[in-house]
Amino acid sequence: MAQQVEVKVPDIGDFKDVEVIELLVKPGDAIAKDQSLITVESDKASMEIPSSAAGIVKQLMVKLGDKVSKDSPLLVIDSEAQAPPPAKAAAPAASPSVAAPPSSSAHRATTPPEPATPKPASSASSDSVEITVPDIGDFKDVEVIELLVKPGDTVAKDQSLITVESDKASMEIPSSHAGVIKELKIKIGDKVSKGTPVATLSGAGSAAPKSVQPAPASATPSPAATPEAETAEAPTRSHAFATEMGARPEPLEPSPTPGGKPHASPSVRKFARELGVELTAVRGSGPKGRITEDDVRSHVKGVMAGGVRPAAAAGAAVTASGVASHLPAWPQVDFAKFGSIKRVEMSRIRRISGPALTRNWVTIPHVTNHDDADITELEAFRVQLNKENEKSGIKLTMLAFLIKACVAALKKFPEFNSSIDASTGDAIILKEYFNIGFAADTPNGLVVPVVKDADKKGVIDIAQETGVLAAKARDGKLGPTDMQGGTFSISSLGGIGGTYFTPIINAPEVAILGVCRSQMRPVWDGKQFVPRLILPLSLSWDHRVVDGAGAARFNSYLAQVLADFRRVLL
Ligand code: CAO
Repeated sequence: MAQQVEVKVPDIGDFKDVEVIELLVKPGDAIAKDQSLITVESDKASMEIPSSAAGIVKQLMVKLGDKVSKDSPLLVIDSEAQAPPPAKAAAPAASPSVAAPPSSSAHRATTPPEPATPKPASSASSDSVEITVPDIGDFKDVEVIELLVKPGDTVAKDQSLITVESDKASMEIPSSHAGVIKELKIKIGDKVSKGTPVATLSGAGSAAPKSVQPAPASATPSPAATPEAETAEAPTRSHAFATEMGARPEPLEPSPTPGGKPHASPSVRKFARELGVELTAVRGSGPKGRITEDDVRSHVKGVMAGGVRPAAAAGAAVTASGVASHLPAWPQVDFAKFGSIKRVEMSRIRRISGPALTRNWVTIPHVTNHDDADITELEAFRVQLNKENEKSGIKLTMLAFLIKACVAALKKFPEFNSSIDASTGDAIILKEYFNIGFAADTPNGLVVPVVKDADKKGVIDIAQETGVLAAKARDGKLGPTDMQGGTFSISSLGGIGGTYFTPIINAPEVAILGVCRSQMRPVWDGKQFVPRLILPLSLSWDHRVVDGAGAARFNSYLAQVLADFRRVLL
C-alpha cells in the first residue's frame, strides 16, 4: 500500500531561516533516493537538499523565497510508487530527517567533521606536519578544483587549502595547523579521499603568524587575516555543515567583492567546467543572479552562434562597470497561478538574435533622433514608375529609395558608415563601401540581409535584390554571406504602421535608420496648410562614435534627399 511520507529539512547545523532559491522537483515527478529536491542559500552558503527516499512527489510544501530551517516540511512523497533508480552516485549530504532511520551520511551531516589530523611528515623536519584530507563522509575520489595556497604561503589554522567538488557539493579543505606551506602534494584534477596528503607544513604547531598571506588572485580569496582566524577553534557545527554542503565556512569567509565569484550551485559549476565555460562570463537568471544550468547552456549556444564572445570583452565591460552585478534578480513568477499558460520554444533565430540584441542594447550607448521627411513627390514618382513598369513586373519599393538615399547621406557623413576598431577600441574604421542591411520580418524571427555595394546599383536593381533577399529570408533560405558585411542598417515598418521607434544598432555598425508608415499631414507652407506625405524617420546612433549634432545633420540631409531625390546625384 502506498505510504505517504513527509520529507523535512534535515539538521543543517546552525543555519536557520535559509532561503529556498531553487525548486528542483515538482508534483508528479518520480524521484530517486538522494536526488536533490531544493537548493537553499544563505549569504555564505548554498546547498542542495537531497531526498532520503524514492517515490512520487505528491505535494510541494515550500515555494521560492520561503525561509526554511531544520525540520521545515519540504514535500510529501508516495514512497511506494514506482521511482527511478538513483541517477548518480549521490553526495552524502544532509538527509531528510523522516521516512527512514538516519543513514550514516545523515549522521555525518549532523556531526562536526574532524579537522585534518596532521601526522609527522616523513620527509620533513621534526616541526613539519603532513596535512591530509579529513573525514569527509562518504565522499571518495572527489576532484580537486582549486588550489587556494602555494608553497611559501603562510597559512592560519582552519584556513582553506584546496576546494574539492562532487556533483552535489563543493567544500574547502581547511588546514588543522598554522604554518608555512612547504610542499603541496596535490594538483588540480587529482582525486582525493579521506587521508590523501594535501600539503606539508613547516613551523606547524606554533602560533599562527600575525600576517596571513592571501590566496592566489585567481583562486577563491583566502580567509582574511583576522584574530578570529588565527585563533580559530576546531570547526563548529555550522562550519562543518557549510563545508560539507559546498558552503564557505562563515568565520573564514572574506566579504564578497563586487564582481567576485559567480553564484552557482556545485552541480552547475561541474556542468560548466565539463563544457569549459568560465562562469564569470555567464549571466545568471536565477534569484540573486544565480547561474542555472540553462544559463550555462544559453551561454554556450550564444558563443557557438557568435552572439557572445567567450571572454566577453563586451560582457566584461558590463561586469567591470558593475551594471550586471548590481541588477536585481529576474522576477520568478509562477504564471500558471494566474491562469492557463502554454510554453512555446523560441525559434532558432530568436535564440541567436536575443543574446546579440541584448549585447548591443546594453553595451552601445544608443541615442535615437527622430525627424520627418516630406516624400510627397518621391511617392508620386514611385507610383508613376511602377505604373510605367507594370507589365515588366518590376515593383519599386520605398525601401529601395531609402537605401539609395541612405547611401547619399552616408557618403556625406562617413562616420555613420564606420565601426569601432574592436582590437584596440581607440580608432574608428571608416568603410569606403556601402553595404546596406535591411531588417526582414520572417515567421521565425528577424533577419538582416545585406544589399552589397548599394552605391553602385540603381534603385530598380536594389528593389529587385531586396525582393529576392526578403523572399529568401521568409523561406529560411538566406546563406551566411547574404547577411554579412553590412555597414549600415534600415528597419522599415512602413508596410505595417507606427510613427517612431527606437531601433537597436546592429553591431559592429554604429547606426541604424528606423522608418515607419508615411502619413498625409497638413504642413504650413508659409501661407497655408497643404497636404504633404510625411515619412517618420528614427535614427539610432552610437554615441561613442557620433554626436547629437552629427545625427541631426544626417537626418536633416536624409530628409532633404528624400524630399528631392535629385540630390542623390550630387
Ligand atoms: N509608408 C507607407 N507605406 C509603406 C511604407 C511606408 N514607409 N513602406 C512600405 N509601404 C507600403 C508599400 O508601398 C506596400 O504597399 P503596396 O502593397 O500597396 O504597394 C506595403 O506597404 C508593403 O510593403 P512592404 O513593407 O512589404 O515592402 P517593403 O519593400 O517596403 O519592405 C521588408 C520589405 C522586408 C522591409 C518588409 O517586408 C519587412 O519585413 N518589414 C519589417 C521590418 C522589421 O521587422 N523591422 C523591425 C526590426 S526591429 O524588431
